[in-house]
Amino acid sequence: MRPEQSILEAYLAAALDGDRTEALRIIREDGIAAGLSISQLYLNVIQAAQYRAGKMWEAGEVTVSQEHLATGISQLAIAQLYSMMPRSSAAGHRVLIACVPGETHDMGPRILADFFEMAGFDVRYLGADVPSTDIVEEAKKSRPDIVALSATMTYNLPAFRNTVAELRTTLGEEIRIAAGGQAFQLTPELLDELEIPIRAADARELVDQSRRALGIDEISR
Ligand code: B12
Repeated sequence: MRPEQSILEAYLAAALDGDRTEALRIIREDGIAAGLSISQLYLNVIQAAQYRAGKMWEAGEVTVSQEHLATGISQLAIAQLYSMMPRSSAAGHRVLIACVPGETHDMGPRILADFFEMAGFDVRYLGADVPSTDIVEEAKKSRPDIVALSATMTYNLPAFRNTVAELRTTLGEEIRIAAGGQAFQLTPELLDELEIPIRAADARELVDQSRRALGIDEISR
């Protein structure tokens, strides 16, 4: 088994078991010892474990409590990696990140925030379930180069649509919007319909796309 795969398996088992000490040790010690980068630990271990926990919950293989235990531990693991992550020198660009109204899945956007910070962006992270008026107000105040909106549940897509419309009405059509999250896997055509210029499947790809959109050279990994 590849080290990365075995680290994922061990991390997932410890997280579903609610063993905080062991799960964090696996990330901090085994992950780093196996030569995994901070980005790989975020995406290929923690995010991958969250996806696996979701599938297992859907299949009835783990309880809601186990999924919650794992999520709580993944939030801790991310916080730990945040303190260890390398940071590029300031790129002079700002990004505003928020979950659309109603959206409570905030781990994805939180990872986006950390990846943007690694790439030297000034990050304004608003978290879960942000009213559209507050997203617009914050964008008016902080004038970000990019507003990144996250939606996981398809029933939050009408709120996404409204938020995009309000941002464009208030800040002008040229406001650069990025959109993503699992809701768009089911309805990718919405991104075309709303002419969203920046889209990506994960945090690494989003930072790359954003840098390209802003004319910044590719980041080194
Ligand atoms: C943890 C979890 C929860 C937690 C969330 C806690 C939290 N603080 O986030 C809680 C318990 C609250 C929850 C609730 C629910 N959940 Co839930 N949840 C999950 C689970 C297991 C993990 C989510 C996660 O952390 N993923 C890891 C992150 C890092 O990945 P990500 O969000 O995809 O983010 C990456 C990319 O999508 C992308 N991205 C994200 N945002 C953006 C934005 C931009 C601009 C770009 C470019 C890219 C981008 O980059 C991110 C980082 O790389 C998922 C399983 C899954 N497949 O994810 C189910 C899942 C998402 N949940 C699901 C469901 C059904 C629910 C509930 C309806 C359950 C219920 N019956 O109550 C509720 C709905 C709550 C609500 N009102 O929104 C389903 C959704 C199915 C669907 N599509 O309809 C999933 C897929 C589980 C499943 N297999 O069935 N959930």
